[in-house]
Amino acid sequence: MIHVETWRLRAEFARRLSDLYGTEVLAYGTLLDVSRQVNERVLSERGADAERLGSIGRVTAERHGAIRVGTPAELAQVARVFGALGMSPTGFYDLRDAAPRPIPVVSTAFRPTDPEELARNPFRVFVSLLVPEDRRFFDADLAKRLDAFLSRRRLFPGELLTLADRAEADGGLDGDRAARFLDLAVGAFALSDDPVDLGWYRELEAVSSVAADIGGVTTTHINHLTPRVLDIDELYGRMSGRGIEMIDAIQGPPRWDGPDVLLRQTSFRALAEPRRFRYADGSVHPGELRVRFGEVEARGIALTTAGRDLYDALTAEVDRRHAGSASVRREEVAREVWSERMPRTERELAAEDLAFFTYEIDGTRPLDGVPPSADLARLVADGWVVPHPIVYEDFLPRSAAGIFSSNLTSSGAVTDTHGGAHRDAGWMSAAIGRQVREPAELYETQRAESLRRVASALGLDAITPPTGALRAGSRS
Ligand code: OOG
Ligand code: NI
Repeated sequence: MIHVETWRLRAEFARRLSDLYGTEVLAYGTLLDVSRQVNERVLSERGADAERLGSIGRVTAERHGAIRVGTPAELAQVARVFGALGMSPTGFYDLRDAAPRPIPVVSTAFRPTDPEELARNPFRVFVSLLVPEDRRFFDADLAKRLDAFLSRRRLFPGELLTLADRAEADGGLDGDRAARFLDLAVGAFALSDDPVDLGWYRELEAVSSVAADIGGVTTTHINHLTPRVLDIDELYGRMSGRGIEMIDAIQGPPRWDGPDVLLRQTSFRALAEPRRFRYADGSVHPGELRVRFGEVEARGIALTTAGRDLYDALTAEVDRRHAGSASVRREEVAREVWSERMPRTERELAAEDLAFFTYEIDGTRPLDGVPPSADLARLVADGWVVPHPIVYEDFLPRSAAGIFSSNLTSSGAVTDTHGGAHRDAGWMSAAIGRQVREPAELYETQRAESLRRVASALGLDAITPPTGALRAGSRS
């Protein structure tokens, strides 16, 4: 019997989830059509350069999903299902004090962490966990009833979890088991037609519509599935042109004429979907909810810690200037700030240690008697090695909060008294029994490995990575 390896399970799962979501949310089909058109246009215009941050094969298949769960036990089960697909919890995002509106969740993203696995299929899922213990959102009585509700439900059948554990241990599943696993796994994220208890849902919605979407229903579902595009501004315009109501802005870095960094995202507003409701007298009637939306993203180069600090400083500067001149669009202000303070070339990003690159020997370099230097900047300048940008595979907390907030149906209620339960990556790792990986460490490892390969090929002991000396001189 054929053995279906981990990455094939992941690719098949992503494809089937996309098919499922397409039958559930029709505008998603439009989003995919338009994404494809945009990518084809960019590819034909820019050629090989369009594939600098990922082959067109990868980019076309690339999706991220978002799901939301209620308890650490549920998150631990999610981790087993995604573990079977070669996806590890990566990054920790606390959205509870996020602007423009706090969301009562902490999140991580399950994704492949190995560059080869990412190249085979980069499917990732942003998973949010409700924090009922946070007294700024939930009082003790509501939290208690929420816990009771959540502890009664079962999101993932036992058979799915058993198959998941087996797949993770064996690096895949054999044919029949693989098919069964995929059916159960995809099925677990389908929208259920179980009636929603209207009173309970509304009570949670008064706190946060995300809390209602998580704790007000007996199942989980895919909230959105996000394709990747090569020109998000064009996509935004084309979707609006098709009459689809987009959120006000593209989240993340502005469009500008320098290198694309991190992540830019936008979404269309949640659509009304038919759901059944149970009323206080026990009767069940049709109604609708708006919770699921469509999102699209464009990915750029991963930033180092120093680069992230610069990004955060620029974002704060944009906020400051924008607050002072509210009549100018935020994007305009952002473009201005970026053109003043963000390096305009990849080479500068590398030299100032602001972004992550891998390095490769330039096999076409003519031998001219110049010996290879152990200093990386020199090696690049002398043409011995070429830098390749590492694409950002993770998320941005502020953008995530912006995406969440622009799709809320209630304004929610938060008190700013104490009682915000402490949560961090260590807490989450312990809660799910798996280490939440630190994105910057993964990028750093990739860079360091490439430098080791280059050093050994050039007969050097070690190569000194960039130190950010330039930055310290020119920007502090
Ligand atoms: C997650 C919102 C954040 C992203 O891509 O940043 C997000 C959610 O709506 O559950 O999807
Ligand atoms: Ni998303």
